Amino acid sequence: MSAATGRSVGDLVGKVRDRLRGDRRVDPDALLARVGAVERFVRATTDHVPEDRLGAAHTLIERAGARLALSRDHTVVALAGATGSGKSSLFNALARLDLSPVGVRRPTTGVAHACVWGPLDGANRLLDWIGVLPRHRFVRESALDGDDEAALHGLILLDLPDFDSVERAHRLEVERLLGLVDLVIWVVDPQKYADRVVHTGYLRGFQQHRDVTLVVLNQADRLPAADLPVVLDDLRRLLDADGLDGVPVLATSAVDPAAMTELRGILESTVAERQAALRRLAGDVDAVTAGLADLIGPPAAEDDVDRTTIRELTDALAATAGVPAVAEATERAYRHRAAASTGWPIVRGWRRLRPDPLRRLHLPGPDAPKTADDEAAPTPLTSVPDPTAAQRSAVGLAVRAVAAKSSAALPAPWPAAVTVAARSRLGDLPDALDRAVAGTDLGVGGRPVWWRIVGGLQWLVTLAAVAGLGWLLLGYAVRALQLPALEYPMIGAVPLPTALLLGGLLLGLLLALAVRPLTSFAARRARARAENRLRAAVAEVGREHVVAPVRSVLQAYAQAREALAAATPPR
Ligand SMILES: Nc1nc2c(ncn2[C@@H]2O[C@H](COP(=O)(O)OP(=O)(O)O)[C@@H](O)[C@H]2O)c(=O)[nH]1
Ligand SMILES: [Mg+2]
Repeated sequence: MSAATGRSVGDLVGKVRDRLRGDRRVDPDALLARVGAVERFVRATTDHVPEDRLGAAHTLIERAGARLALSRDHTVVALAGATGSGKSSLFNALARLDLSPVGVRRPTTGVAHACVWGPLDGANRLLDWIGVLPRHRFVRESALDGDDEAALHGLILLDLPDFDSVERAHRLEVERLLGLVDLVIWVVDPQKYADRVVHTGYLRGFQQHRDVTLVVLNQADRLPAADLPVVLDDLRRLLDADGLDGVPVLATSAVDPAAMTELRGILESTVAERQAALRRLAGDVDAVTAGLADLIGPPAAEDDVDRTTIRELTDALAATAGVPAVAEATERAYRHRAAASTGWPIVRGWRRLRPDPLRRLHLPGPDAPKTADDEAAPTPLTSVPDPTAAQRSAVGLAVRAVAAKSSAALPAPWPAAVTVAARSRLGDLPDALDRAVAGTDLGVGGRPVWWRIVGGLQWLVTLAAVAGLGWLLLGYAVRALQLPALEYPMIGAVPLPTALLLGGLLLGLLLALAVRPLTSFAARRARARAENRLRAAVAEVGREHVVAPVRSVLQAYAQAREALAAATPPR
């Protein structure tokens, strides 16, 4: 009927073919790669994105996988439209057989019929998948045709149930089938072509498949020749409003073989190209990726969780874990142990009776080196004071800050997912911190050399004092027993035993005083060392329990981002 618009049939077929080909051929490998990328996207996001957002992607993966695994030599074309538009008549006219019941008696049927051009064998699995029952399959190949129908070899034409059927099951069946076929021919008739239901109910939702849709105005023979261009223009306008601008429109008549030439031409070239199935799926991938685009934004920061944030987290964790208290106890323990080693021997024993500050916290003292058993022990190892409410809430805040800062730039639902991940192991924190503190070598186990030297000197001067005392006592005893008096050697004006006793005592005292600042200095160093080690252990707990889960979500985001980019058509 293109003659009515002043164009030759060849022109229109060429134009339609260009349109249906789209701007590019779809490379099957590239398409498979895109579907694979959608699959990667689903895998990366499945734990973090609401399930309903991934439904279309799941459907696509399943359909594309199945369709591409089935015959690519066949092109499945569906005739769809409202009751009475002439789908069955067109089907029969194209097949040149009387296969599908034409609705004179209106046996509106809820099932699709299929006609296969060429051998049925290859098409059967495809038809099984599409769900056309074997008794509704027909073959268009007979010796009588000769080469007439050869150009359509590979075509599988479906006559779909009426999409406006009053039976819901029929409509659902139509929708299901429209999801599976490679090319859709929308059949409208001069009476109902402007029907709102046709446009709002179906055609508008089919925008993504513009490349694999064409619209035919059937029963053109019923229009006065002069009206046809007007009606076609009107239909064109309506389709443009549906977002289907560019979709080919042509006129047909099922009762006039000459008015079917264009449609046959288009089907022939479509079948020969073997692109419809790929184009349809490519359109599906376009739709799915467009629907997922808002889940992905800028790249996750290279340095996903910054140092400052981690330091703040470590500060908060260190406070709840009682690191300051343990460090303080370490300093006191150092003084205590140093005094026990370097103090005046007479009072050393008494000092030893006082409890060691670290042992009071159930932290390893020098006599209780930590063992493998200790590390494996599950629950409270230390008696470090319980964290205060303020300390606990500081940890909560620091954990939230890790989540918030690392996901600030990401679109929903990622920040929420990151927060969930950051908090996922909060419950394990107290035990983990306790184990970390208990497992840290505080570096106060050994006895420094200088303690031993000072301790040795203390013994020496004490022995001198004791020897002097003994000598003096001996002198008194000798005098008391009226024995000949002992002659003490003299050092200047002082007898040697007196010098030994007083000198020993004095030296011991001076030594103890002299050592004090050294002990203080070393104790502060021991505290700093212990604090560093404890903070390192606590930071490791933070990394494992807070930062690592956050990173794994950020990694999932990065993977999803990469996958979506790979699945999205190049612009
Ligand atoms: N004049 C004319 N009548 C047609 C044409 N196509 C279908 N019909 C008639 O329209 C009615 C409905 O056709 P049918 O193929 O059953 O439509 P379906 O419901 O879409 O399958 C039948 O009476 C057909 O004979 C056509 O191109 N020209
Ligand atoms: Mg019908």
